[in-house]
Amino acid sequence: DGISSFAAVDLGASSGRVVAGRVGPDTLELTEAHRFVNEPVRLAGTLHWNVTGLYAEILRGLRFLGRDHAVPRSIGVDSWAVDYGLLDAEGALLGAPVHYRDERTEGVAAAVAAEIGAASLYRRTGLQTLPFNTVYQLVAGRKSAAYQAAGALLLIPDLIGYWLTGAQGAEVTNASTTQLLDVHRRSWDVELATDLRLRPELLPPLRQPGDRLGGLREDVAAEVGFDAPVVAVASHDTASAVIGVPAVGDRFAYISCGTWGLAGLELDRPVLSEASREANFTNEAGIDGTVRYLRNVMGLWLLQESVRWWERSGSGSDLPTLLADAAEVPAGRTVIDVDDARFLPPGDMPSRIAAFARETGQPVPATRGEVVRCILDSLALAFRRTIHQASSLASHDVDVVHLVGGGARNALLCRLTADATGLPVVAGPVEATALGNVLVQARAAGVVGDLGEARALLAATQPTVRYDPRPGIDWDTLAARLA
Ligand code: ADP
Ligand code: LRH
Repeated sequence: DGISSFAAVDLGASSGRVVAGRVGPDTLELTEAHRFVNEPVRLAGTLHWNVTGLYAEILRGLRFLGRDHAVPRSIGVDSWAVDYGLLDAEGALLGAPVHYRDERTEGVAAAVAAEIGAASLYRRTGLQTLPFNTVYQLVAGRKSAAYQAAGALLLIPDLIGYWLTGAQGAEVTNASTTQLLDVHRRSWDVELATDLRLRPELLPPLRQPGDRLGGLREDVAAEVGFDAPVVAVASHDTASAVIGVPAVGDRFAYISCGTWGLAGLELDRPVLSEASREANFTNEAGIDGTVRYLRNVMGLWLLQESVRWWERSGSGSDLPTLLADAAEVPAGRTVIDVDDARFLPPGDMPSRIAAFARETGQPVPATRGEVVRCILDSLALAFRRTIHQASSLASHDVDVVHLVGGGARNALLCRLTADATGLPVVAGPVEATALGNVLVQARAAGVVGDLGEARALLAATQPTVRYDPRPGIDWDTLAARLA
């Protein structure tokens, strides 16, 4: 029937899924085969990912997919960025990967900047300074026994790919988030690793989206009930999400809005100016040599973690109720700087928000609805600043904002983002990341053409909701409260 099937494994910071994708000339359909929570675990004081538990869920999901759907032509894996597992010389995992929200990197970015020079680091790698960039995690851990004993470092999707196939490598879009990749050549910056007294020999050979890793290991194929090759996708989830943006033309901004709000532009060359560095914009590697010029906005993490806190107290409210309550609260009562470092680690988000309000002389949100409203107003304000700054720093005009990911389900946030940016917001698809994953596999199989063709297929097949900006809130005045 001219339709090809693919399997996408997409691990987000809050949940993972295994998805069956059907692709044809006028067809692009996803069906979820399995979804599972991704809950970090603190072991002896350090926050880790339960990566073997996630792997078990992936195998289960692939088994369900093989049972209920056509055997896929290939399998692709993407996940959150920066984190990694260390393998010994025989390929055994040396300990559970550490979570990027663990506090062991405190102060490391500043020390590295003092040693290498922040300006030089930016010119070489193009990356924003986030405390958890792989390079800072490695510097924080370079004395550990596991690091000393390691034979290879694999980023999370590459680690899953290794367990599935036995092949080791580093997919380039995700490798760009390590801050150890040369932004111009897109090859490892071995000199930088050496200067930081890291072990460049741990960095595996780079692979490109579309490259074939190999077939499933025999034991894995037996476990999941079918055999199919694993193909590298844009394995950084945000890179896949950007591929999954149903944009026509190039005057668009995107917000990949899940746990994080990754807000920015798709460019054909990096922006490495001092102004860009000072505004902490990143130049992450995208598909086909494109640049993902964006900033990490703290995102729905603030809401997720508040909800988790309320649930811990034994009196949780569900998300729809909280959002309905928030919609009743007047706009702009209290706004926070969502990027304040205090909001990064897990913990009591409502109290941190209250402290921020007090310090800035604003009303302390009293009800849950007020806390949620404060989070959403503040996210919209951050998206406004980020998109306006990106457009001006890159001299790139924008006339529409595409908001994809779980946040596209949040109508209040989408509406506020349109109001704040002064631009129409086109919300959806929710599963842009899995779609981007599937589309890269389909392209490798010769089923779809270039990125433009992939996006045209998205625009023709995926439902979206449009929010037009409305006047009413004085966003400049709100922004001034945080200045
Ligand atoms: P990640 O990939 O980072 O794990 P997702 O893209 O899956 O994140 O988005 C998860 C977020 O989507 C949740 O934190 C929640 O705020 C939002 N979300 C999910 N479902 C809904 C819903 N029905 N209504 C509003 N928001 C939702
Ligand atoms: C989103 C994401 C983001 C990274 C962060 C660590 O899931 O990959 O792009 O900065 O996780």
